[in-house]
Amino acid sequence: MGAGLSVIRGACGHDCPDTCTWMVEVNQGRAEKLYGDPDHPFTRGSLCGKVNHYLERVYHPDRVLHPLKRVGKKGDAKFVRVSWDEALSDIAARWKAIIQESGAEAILPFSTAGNQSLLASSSLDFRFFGVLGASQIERSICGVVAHNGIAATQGAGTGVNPEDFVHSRLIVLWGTNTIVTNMHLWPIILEARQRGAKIVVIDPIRTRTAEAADWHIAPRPGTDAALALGMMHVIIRDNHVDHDYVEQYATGYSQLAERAQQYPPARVAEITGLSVDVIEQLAKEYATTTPSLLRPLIGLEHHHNGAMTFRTIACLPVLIGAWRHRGGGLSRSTHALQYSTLNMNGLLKPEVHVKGTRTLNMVNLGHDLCSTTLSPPVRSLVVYNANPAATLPNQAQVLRGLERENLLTIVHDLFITDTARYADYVLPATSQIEHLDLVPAWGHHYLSLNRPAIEPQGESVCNTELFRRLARAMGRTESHLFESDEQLLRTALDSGHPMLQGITLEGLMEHGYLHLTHEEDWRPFAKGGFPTASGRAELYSEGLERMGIDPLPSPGAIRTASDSNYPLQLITGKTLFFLNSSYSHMDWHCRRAGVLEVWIHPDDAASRGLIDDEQVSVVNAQGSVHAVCRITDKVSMGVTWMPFGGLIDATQAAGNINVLTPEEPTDWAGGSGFYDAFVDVRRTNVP
Ligand SMILES: Nc1nc2c(c(=O)[nH]1)N[C@H]1C(S)=C(S)[C@@H](COP(=O)(O)OP(=O)(O)OC[C@H]3O[C@@H](n4cnc5c(=O)[nH]c(N)nc54)[C@H](O)[C@@H]3O)O[C@H]1N2
Ligand SMILES: Nc1nc2c(c(=O)[nH]1)N[C@H]1C(S)=C(S)[C@@H](COP(=O)(O)OP(=O)(O)OC[C@H]3O[C@@H](n4cnc5c(=O)[nH]c(N)nc54)[C@H](O)[C@@H]3O)O[C@H]1N2
Ligand SMILES: [Mo]
Repeated sequence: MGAGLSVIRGACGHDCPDTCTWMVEVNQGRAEKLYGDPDHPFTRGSLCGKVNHYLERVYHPDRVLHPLKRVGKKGDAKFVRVSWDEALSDIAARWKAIIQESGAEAILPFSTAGNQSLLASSSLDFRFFGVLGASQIERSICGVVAHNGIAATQGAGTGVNPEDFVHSRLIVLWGTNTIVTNMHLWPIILEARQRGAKIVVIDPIRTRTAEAADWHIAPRPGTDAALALGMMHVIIRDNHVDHDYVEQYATGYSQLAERAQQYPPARVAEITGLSVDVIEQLAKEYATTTPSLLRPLIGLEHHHNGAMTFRTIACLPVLIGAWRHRGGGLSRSTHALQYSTLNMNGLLKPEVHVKGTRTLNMVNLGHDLCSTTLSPPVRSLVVYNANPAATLPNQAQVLRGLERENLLTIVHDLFITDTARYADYVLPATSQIEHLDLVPAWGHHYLSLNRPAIEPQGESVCNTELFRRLARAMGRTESHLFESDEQLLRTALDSGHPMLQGITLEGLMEHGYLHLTHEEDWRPFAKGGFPTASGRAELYSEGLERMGIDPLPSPGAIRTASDSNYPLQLITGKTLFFLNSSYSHMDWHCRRAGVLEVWIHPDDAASRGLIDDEQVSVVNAQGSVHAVCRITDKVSMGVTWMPFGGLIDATQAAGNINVLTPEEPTDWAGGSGFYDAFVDVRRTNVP
């Protein structure tokens, strides 16, 4: 990394299914250019509107480059620079006192997938907090609900290799905005279309992806499982069931058929707001086009019936034997598959952790921080890879918790995030081009290596180095707390898993990325082999029954405006120029993103006397957010949409749309029903 020009290959660590690999041109130790790897079969030489500006993020004047200590009120973001030694010794002294008085569970680590690379998200952090005996955090807000729902039917989240979508002839993008959130998949979908595939989007909002599809179906939010049951009804009624597949590889068909019998298209039309014709047509095309593929991502899980919705949808490809065909079946996230190949036990070392420590669900952070009964109370919070003050539901409650003067909050990040504003110490984190890591993708089958291209800027450290420093400050001496990043990667790759056969750190150093080892035509469930308790796809689930949950596919508890005092459902979706709340410090991104707006149907606007482009308040019992009114038929009556990301209410310091979202966990998997928020939209000056 010294003198001269060099090109170093790395991999994006953002929480996105695409996991692009990139090339960084470095001159005299400074990164001058960063562009998409032209050879990577997914990246194909292009990066997104966010990461195209990654070097501006790396060299941004607002980047935190030194440890900072709070001098103002919590939330005011007033800090002074301190040395690492001063920060670490004060943190260690205060932690030791907390542990002595309340036990180590009074310390709560909080992280999600803000850097989803392996070492950054799941390595020494687990070892360190594990040996300390700290509380554990349930990373529940993204992916877990969907995974658990699908796994209830098919045992695991495993699905069709995204590169195999080119073989599909009907692609149902079900609650996913591919062009915005998963843009590198779109060329593969277009290739399938060129080969004759039809693209269907099921989404209550007419998104960019819906506009680009061949057919857009807009059900009422949260009614997708009912739609799936209606499809099953038609499939069974019209003899489209692959009885041979079902008899060999599934259980519970007769009970499922009885359940589906109760959902004729007319009933499903009432629940979903779709016409009987649309339901009939979708079921017929789905069942008679081969191969047909279902592609959900995250959208469906952010409803209170999220897990049951995924569990129900996952029954469809079993029923029609779609899994037999290359490009047929279901494909959501490759995360579980990628992680199942790695030696995670070696990496996390559960055997050295203090046993029986409590786990707190991140959705409840606000309540847990404010609780007067939680024992022990949370006395210190350590935030890394996350910005909970902006991204958790019921933001006002989270902020109330973070305001607590007797909470020692430590935030490790690159910027003064909404959360860092409340920190006692902000510690500087490296950007992805400053550290080594491995990035298992959740949207394809490549394992990518991220090599550092430049030295850490200022006094920033990567996550593993943070935990090595904290361990030293706490007086720990166990050698496993101090292993190098390279040692950790070697451990992770040393799993003996057949899909890692031939994949070594040396190979990754040479090629940058490697495909998981499996036959080219890989069909996970063509011949059954579902990793459930019964070894079959469970159309009837005894496991769910034991948990007191409906053992059969079901619409679940659909939330509607009638459950609330507010008449409009609010969906808050991902946007092009932000990665969740990241990039909100960058002017270019904020300018491109425009103003915080709320989309409302013309009839809903008319009945409220709203005018396009005027400022309105979006309100519910939790609070209110100001936004610009956009009257559009991209949303149906009763539904509104607002962008989730870096845009905040211009009239409040930190208020964003999560002021309005509910924190009550979803059905059985404990995630967040972000999209079951109910609001009203009012002219700002009218009470
Ligand atoms: N540009 C960009 N890309 C991103 C991100 C980002 O912030 N910006 N975030 C990344 C992350 S963390 C994730 S998890 C993924 C998420 O990727 P996606 O799952 O594609 O994104 P979401 O916006 O959560 O939801 C997708 C769609 O679900 C729809 N939806 C909501 N409720 C329902 C419903 O009840 N039924 C149906 N059928 N559809 C519904 C929404 O209108 C939305 O269009 O994107 C990743 N990629
Ligand atoms: N209303 C609403 N709320 C939502 C959603 C929605 O659709 N609507 N989506 C939900 C979903 S799917 C998700 S995944 C969550 C996302 O929630 P978060 O993960 O909290 O969101 P980010 O804004 O991506 O925050 C990640 C932070 O990690 C930091 N970071 C990046 N790399 C590193 C690193 O190497 N080390 C350290 N220490 N920090 C790093 C970034 O600078 C950033 O501040 O939001 C959820 N919240
Ligand atoms: Mo996510």
